[in-house]
Amino acid sequence: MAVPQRLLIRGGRVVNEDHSQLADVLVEDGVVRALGPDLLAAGTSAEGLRILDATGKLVLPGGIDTHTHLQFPFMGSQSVDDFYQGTKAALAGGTTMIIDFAIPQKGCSLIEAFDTWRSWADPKVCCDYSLHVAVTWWSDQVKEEMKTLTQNKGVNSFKMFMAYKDLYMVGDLELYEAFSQCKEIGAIAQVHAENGDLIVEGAKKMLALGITGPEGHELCRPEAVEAEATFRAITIANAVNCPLYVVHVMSKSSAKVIADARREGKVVFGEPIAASLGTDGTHYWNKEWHHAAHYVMGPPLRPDPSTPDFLMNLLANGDLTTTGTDNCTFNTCQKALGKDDFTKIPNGVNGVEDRMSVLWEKGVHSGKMDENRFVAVTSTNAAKIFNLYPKKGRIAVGSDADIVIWDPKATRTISAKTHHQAVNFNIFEGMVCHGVPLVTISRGKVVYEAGVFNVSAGDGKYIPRKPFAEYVYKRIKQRDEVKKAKEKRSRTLYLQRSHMTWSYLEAHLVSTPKDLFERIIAMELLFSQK
Ligand code: DUC
Ligand code: ZN
Ligand code: ZN
Repeated sequence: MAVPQRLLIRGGRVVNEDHSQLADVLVEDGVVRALGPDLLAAGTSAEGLRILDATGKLVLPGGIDTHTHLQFPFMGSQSVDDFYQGTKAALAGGTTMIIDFAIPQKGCSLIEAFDTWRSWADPKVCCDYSLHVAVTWWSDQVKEEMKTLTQNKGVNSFKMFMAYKDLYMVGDLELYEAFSQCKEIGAIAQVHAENGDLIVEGAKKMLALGITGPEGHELCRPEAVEAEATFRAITIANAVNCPLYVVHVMSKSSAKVIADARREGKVVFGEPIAASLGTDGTHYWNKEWHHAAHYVMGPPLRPDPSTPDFLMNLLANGDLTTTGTDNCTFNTCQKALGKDDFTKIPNGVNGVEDRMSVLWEKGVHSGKMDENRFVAVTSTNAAKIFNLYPKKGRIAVGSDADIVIWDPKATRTISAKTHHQAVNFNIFEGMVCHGVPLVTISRGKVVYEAGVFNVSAGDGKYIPRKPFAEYVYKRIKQRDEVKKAKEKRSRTLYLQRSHMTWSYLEAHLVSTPKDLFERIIAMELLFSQK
């Protein structure tokens, strides 16, 4: 029997979200077995050991992309990066886990959608993956299926669309119901926050004015449309004490709403994406139609060029928490479905391969965040929120060996000509990024090294996630406890008070209504001073 390969990552600087240390990492059977200085000298057996030299390099937890749409059938097309090519590209960029979305049509079963997505992903994935599930309509069946998915299928996050009217959009009452159920079953509610009605009306106006190009896409859904929906979702979630996760934060306005809510103590998390952190919506005015169309996504990138910096600052200081990509790629010929009408351009951009480098360049190299915060926002926070931690999101004894050897000094230039994605365009074209993944290790296997893959379709695994993630639910549960105790106290006080009132009135038989009135006022005063 072949001895499974053992790896020793030697001499690197191991970076976790809370600290960095010079240490060797021993990997056996897909997990981190030991961590410490000079493990060979400390007695580690050299049998079957492959040594990877990480001197002068960083050793990071593999990235977790919280938001992808691989081979997604959408807007009359299907995204071209499938679960094979998309996850392979992810590995090349230093991402070792993705979370995609199973999205049922209105009226259809959530469980069937989940099973369909698994049947697409399982035979193709090259890295580990999990699935959020979308709630696109409401009924008792949906409510029950959410519970089944959580209890039996490892789903602890459900996404509701506030846009894509008549396709996926749900209204406030449905949000209320879905959030309440998330809370009941210990899931986190996610929202695509845009006001779908305003978008439809705005689009009609643009087309009536003769604006049919990609710029119309942003013009019909300005920042306020995103910020209003974000505020509404937070208000509804707070009303039922349900934790909320706002996907693809694209605007300064929406980010400010989230930051304010967090300052008010609300349990809400914001996820900017590689696109909103790395580029902007000025591209919608590019003279080349195909260039502009490749930036069309929902919500749109914002034309205010200070947006990426602003979002990165909030990500650095803790107002925003995780990063995804919304990777949903369409080739130029697919984008051309909307040649004469921007509402028909399939929405979506790339990012799954480049997120880590873009984040390093714009976040760490720029000086906005340190290497530890980088790990937090590219991996650890996602692992905590979606209850994968510390199996994922950390390099520690017992954790999955999803590891990247990262060269912070090397640079690479992003280009569609050299990327590993299927799509024929890259929204970060020409960006020079410090921060290059040299080696990617997935579950203890070297899957990408010096530009060469060693991975097969189906090597990745579906990762089930348990409900009631502590990172999210500790505060929620405690608030419920405190609220229950408070309600019980006020009810007891109320009952005591009415009992005392009646005893008092009986003991002092009143003669006139005026007399009664005065006595009651006196009692009110008496109680209010207690
Ligand atoms: N936005 C996109 O741009 N594509 C997929 C779905 C979404 O919400
Ligand atoms: Zn969305
Ligand atoms: Zn999305």
